[in-house]
Amino acid sequence: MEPVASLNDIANEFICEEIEEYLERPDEIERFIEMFAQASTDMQDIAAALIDGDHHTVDELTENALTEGTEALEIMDDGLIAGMGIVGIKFRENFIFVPEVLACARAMKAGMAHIEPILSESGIEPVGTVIMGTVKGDLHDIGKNLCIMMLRGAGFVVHDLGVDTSEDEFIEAVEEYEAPILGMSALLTTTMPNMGKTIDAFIDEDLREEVKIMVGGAPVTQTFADDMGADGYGKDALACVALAKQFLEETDEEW
Ligand code: B12
Repeated sequence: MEPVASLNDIANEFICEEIEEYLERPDEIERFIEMFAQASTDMQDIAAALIDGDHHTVDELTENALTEGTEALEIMDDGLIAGMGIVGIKFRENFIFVPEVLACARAMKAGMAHIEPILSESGIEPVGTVIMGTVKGDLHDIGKNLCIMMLRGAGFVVHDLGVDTSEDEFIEAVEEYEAPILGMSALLTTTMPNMGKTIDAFIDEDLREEVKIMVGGAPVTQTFADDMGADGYGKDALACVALAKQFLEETDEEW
């Protein structure tokens, strides 16, 4: 059996204190200790600055890590997303509120600004067009933006409709760009049903057969995606790219 990591395996003291002070569920404590114990000290430092809402430090540390040769994907997973995981729990448990989370989101974006050109740079011929947007009523865009970076890096042309996207806006974009793939993101249980409503709107317009629809976002599950009639669900940005590629193959076969 693999030895279980402990707080002693995490070099960054701020992270250790955050875990001790704010995490209560045993499964979450174990998951975050494992996650940070296997991350390099540089990644722990990026995560700590993000949790602290310090965008200047995230900006500087991300730039340094890239200069020193750290992979953009490692920074995204072990630094930025790992740090945001702690922020999410503190927010859920009411230890912090919207203003603090906004500061953390700003710090996340400061880091993403450095990794974006790298992840989006594909150097290959465009392979297909994807429309991406966060559904109506929902302003969360960090995860959607990570998916877009990765899709672009895989050679997709992505039209980003931003946040709070209505059913009509999705339909107009798919028609305008003749896009065979649509991706929708939702982070709120209250806005998740708008994914289903958008799918229904495509059916009403007789356009459902024209487009493959994928969905994602923290509260979305495979079951929810199946129930509302999506063609696929992806749990993260890598899964988003894998789905888009799978859709392209399926579309080619249909032709
Ligand atoms: C940052 C954040 C905010 C920021 C958003 C900033 C921004 N520009 O995005 C701000 C402060 C604005 C905010 C506001 C609110 N938030 Co908020 N927020 C978060 C937080 C902490 C992190 C979200 C995030 O960025 N995660 C990191 C990214 C990388 O992960 P991700 O989005 O899940 O994306 C990944 C995957 O899901 C997937 N993916 C995402 N989209 C797609 C799409 C496709 C097609 C595919 C295949 C994959 C995919 O790939 C991504 C990369 O790996 C979450 C906590 C959490 N656990 O998610 C709460 C959370 C989502 N928020 C929550 C709430 C309640 C709110 C507010 C209602 C608070 C309020 N009282 O005002 C408002 C709502 C505003 C609105 N109308 O949208 C709740 C939702 C609870 C619920 N059951 O619905 C959460 C879960 C926090 C909590 N536990 O209470 N929030």
